[in-house]
Amino acid sequence: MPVATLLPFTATPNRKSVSPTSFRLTEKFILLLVFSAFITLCFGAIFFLPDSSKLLSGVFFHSSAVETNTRTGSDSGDPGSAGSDDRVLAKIRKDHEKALLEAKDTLQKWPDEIKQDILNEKEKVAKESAAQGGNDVNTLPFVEYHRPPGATGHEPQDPETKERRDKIKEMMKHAWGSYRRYAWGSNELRPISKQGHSSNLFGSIKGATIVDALDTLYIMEMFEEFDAATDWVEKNLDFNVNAEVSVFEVNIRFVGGLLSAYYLSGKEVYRRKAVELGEKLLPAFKTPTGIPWALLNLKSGIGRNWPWASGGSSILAEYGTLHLEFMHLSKLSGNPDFAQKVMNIRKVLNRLDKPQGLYPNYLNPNSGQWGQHHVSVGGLGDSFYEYLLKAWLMSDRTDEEAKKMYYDALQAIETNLMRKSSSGLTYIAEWKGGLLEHKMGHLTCFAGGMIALGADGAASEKTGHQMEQAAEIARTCHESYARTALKLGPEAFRFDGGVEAIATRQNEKYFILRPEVIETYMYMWRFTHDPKYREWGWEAVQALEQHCKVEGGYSGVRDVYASTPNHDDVQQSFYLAETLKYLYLLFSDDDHLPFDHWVFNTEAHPLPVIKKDVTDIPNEVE
Ligand code: DMJ
Repeated sequence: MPVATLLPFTATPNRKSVSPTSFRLTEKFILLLVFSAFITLCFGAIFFLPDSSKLLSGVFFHSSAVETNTRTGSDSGDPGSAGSDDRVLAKIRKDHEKALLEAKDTLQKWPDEIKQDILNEKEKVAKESAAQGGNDVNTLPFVEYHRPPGATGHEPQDPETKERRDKIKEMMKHAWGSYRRYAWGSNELRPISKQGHSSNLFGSIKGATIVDALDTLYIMEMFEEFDAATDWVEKNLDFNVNAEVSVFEVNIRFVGGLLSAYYLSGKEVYRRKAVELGEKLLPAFKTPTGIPWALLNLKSGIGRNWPWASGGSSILAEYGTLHLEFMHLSKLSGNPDFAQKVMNIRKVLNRLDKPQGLYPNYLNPNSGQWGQHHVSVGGLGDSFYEYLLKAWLMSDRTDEEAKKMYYDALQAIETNLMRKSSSGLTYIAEWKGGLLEHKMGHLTCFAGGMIALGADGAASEKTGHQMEQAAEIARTCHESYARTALKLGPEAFRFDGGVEAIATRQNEKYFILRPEVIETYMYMWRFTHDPKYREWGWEAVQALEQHCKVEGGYSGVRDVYASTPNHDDVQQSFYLAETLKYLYLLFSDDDHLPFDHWVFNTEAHPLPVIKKDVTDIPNEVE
C-alpha cells in the first residue's frame, strides 16, 4: 500500500506552507508522533500484506479447482501476481458461461435424453472409480514373501510308487495339453468335440481351467506350463465383466487358485489379481444381515439368490465357504474388510438356534432366519463343515470359536445323520425336517478325509473313534466305486429298497471326474500309511484311463453301471485342480505340502497356515 496515502489523515492541512524551522515545540512533538506512527505502519505493512493477499484470494478464488490451477497450472508463474489473477478470473468467467450454455442446452432436451445423459455421466464416474480401485490394487502394501516348506516334493524311493506318481503327471500332461491345444482361454474343455466350454457359474470371466490348474502345474514341477499360464493370467485374466457369477465358485476356484499360485511361486501378479477379484466380490455382502448373495453381477454389484433356494435363501455351503480365502485376502491386502465380512457370518450363525444342533442348508439373508430344515454333509452343506475345521487349523489352532463349532457340528452329524447299513457300511444320510433320506452323495465322501484331518484335534477320548469313522466312510465310498461296471463312483448312492452303496435313479448314475473319494484316500494314506488307500487310488487311476481318457483329454461319463462309457464331453476344471492333485499327493511323500504348514481349500488349493509366530516360517531353499 503506498505510504503517501496515509499522510492527509495525520497532518494538519493549513500547515502546508509553513517552514519546518518555524514550528513550535508542540507542533514539533505532534510531527514526531505522526512520523513515528508512519514508520510503525510501514513495518506493520510488511507483515500484514501477504495475509491480506491470501484473504483476497480466499474471497475471490474460492473454487478448489481454481486454487489447484493457480498452484500447479502450466501458466502460473507467480500465483499472487496481477497477471495470474486476471487469468484465473477469466477462467471463472469462461466456466460460468459454459455452465450457462449447458444448462440452456439441457432445458431444450427431452426427459429421455436428460436421463440418458445422467446414465452416461454415472458410467463415467463408475469407470473412474474402478480405475481408482485398480490403482489401489497396484499399490498393495509391501508383504515379505516366505515360501512355506514342501511347495515341491522329491521322487519317492519305492520304484512302484515313483512309477505311479509319474503316471499321474503324465495324466496331467494329457489333460493340460489337450486344454491348451483345443480350448486355451476358455473356462473348460470339451474333450470329445475338442473345443472350449463354459458354464454360467463364471459369468464371462474366462480361463477357469488355467487358474484352477496353476498350483497343480507348480507342485508337479511343470514349470514351462506354469509360465505359460502365468503369462496368460498377466495378459488376459479380466474381472471387469458385466456378468453375474456364482460367488462361491469364483471364490473357491479363482480366488483360491490365485492365492495358492502366489504362495507357491511368490509372483506378485497372483496376489494382485486375487485381491482385485476379492474386492469385486465384496458387494455380495450388502444384505441386511451380511449373509452374502449366491449370485453377483460384478459390474453393477447387484446380488441375488438362486431362484430355486427355499424362499430366497442363501446356501450354507456357499456363504460358509469363503472364510479361508477371505482371511488370506485381508492378510495380503492389509484390508480388514474381508476378514470382518466372514467373521460376521459366524456371528449371525451363532445367534441362531440349531435344530438338534444341525445347520440347515438354507438361510434367508434378509430376515436372518433358517429356510427349509434340510441338512446335508453333501451338496449344499459340505464345505461349510470343512471350513470350520480348516479355519481353526489355518489359524495355527488359535481360532477356538471355529474349533468348537466344528466339533459340535460333527457330534450332531454323528447323532442324527450317520448310520450303518445292514451289512455294516457306515454312511452319512440327509435330513429333511427330521426325516432321514438314506442317500449319500459322491460329494459327501470328502467327509472321510475331513474327519481324519480333525481327529487329532478332538478330545483325546474321541480321536480313535473319529479315525475309525473316517476309515469306515472311506470304505463305503470305495464300495460305491467297486459296485459299478466302470469302477467309478455314481453321483449319489442309496441304502434303501434292498440296495447298499448303489445308485438307483438314472439321474444319479453319472460320474463327472469328481475328486472327493480320492481326496479321502489321500488323507487316510497320510494319517495311517495303510497301503490299501494307495491301491484304491490306483484302481481309480486305471478306471479313469480306461473309461474317461479320450484323444482330446478326459471326459465324465453318463452312467457308471453301463458296460461301455457314454461320455458327457466335459473336462471339469476341478479334475486338474483336485482329482489329479490329490492322486499325485497320494503317491508322494508326506513332506510334500505337509499338513502342519498347509491347508487345502475346498477346491484343493493349498493355503499356508498363518503361523502365530512368523519367525516360525523357514524360508525354503529352492
Ligand atoms: C469342487 O468344485 C469343490 O470340491 C466343491 O467344494 C464341491 N464340488 C466340486 C468337485 O466335485
